[in-house]
Amino acid sequence: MSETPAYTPPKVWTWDKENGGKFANINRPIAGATHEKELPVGRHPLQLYSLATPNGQKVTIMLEELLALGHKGAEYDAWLIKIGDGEQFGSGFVGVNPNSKIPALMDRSGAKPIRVFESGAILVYLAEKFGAFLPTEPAARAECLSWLFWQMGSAPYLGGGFGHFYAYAPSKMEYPIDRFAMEVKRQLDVLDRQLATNEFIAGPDYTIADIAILPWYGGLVKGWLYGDSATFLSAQDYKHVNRWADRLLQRPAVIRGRKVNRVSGEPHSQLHERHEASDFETKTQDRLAKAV
Ligand SMILES: N[C@@H](CCC(=O)N[C@@H](CS)C(=O)NCC(=O)O)C(=O)O
Repeated sequence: MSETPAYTPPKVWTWDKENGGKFANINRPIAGATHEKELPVGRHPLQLYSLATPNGQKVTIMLEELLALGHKGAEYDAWLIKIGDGEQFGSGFVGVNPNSKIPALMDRSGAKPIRVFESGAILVYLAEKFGAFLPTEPAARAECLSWLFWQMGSAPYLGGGFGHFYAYAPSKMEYPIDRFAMEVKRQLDVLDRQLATNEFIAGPDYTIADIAILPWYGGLVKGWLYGDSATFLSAQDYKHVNRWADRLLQRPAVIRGRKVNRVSGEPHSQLHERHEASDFETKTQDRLAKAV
């Protein structure tokens, strides 16, 4: 194993310098707002403040799936939160999510607005509100929620652990890359074994467990996350995960949901904000460029 520069932690850690890496400009050891900024509010019952990271995509895919089922109450305005510019630290956003992370949802359909933060909580909230994608039979519900919480607990090892050290850390260090690559490969194997005997993650039905896991582990095996990590992790070997991801990625609601609040990639795949269903036809970046 290669040597990394020696570091002796001081007795008490202090925040006296940027720690480097891609997100050094927004990382800070204190919570709360850095500036006053109200959030915009559109005309639909649901107001989403987000960005098309894997955590953000979970919610937009869910909303598009609900709309595809005919739930008109799932109409939503999706506002873009540029986390690289620190917009998650504005006072309005912190009011919806005190943890300053996208996605954050305001349900304004009732007498009093309801805030929901944490992507897993948002999926459960929407599934219960509309009675969809979360089984009610106890055993099936337990299986679905188990996989949903598996995703919420596992993805930080993939993103914050493997992804950070493989793609974002200021220098490549063998120890953390090795440690987190091993864990992520184990997680992929967990999924692959489950999908070897199940059509969807939690059994025969498509649920919020699939919606939560697809943008992370589906994105990983499709080569969309962290540079060349799919090659590095031999992602093609996880055949059942690949089969499941390929199938889900053909769903029209998944295709639409992945475009919302996206600010990178092909212009036709970027719908910076979504306020109407027709925006997919008229407001993606390729359409806006043609209209100028
Ligand atoms: N556990 C949270 C994680 C959310 C999260 O990490 N969001 C990231 C983008 S994927 C974020 O907003 N980062 C901004 C920051 O850390 O300041 C969830 O699932 O909603």
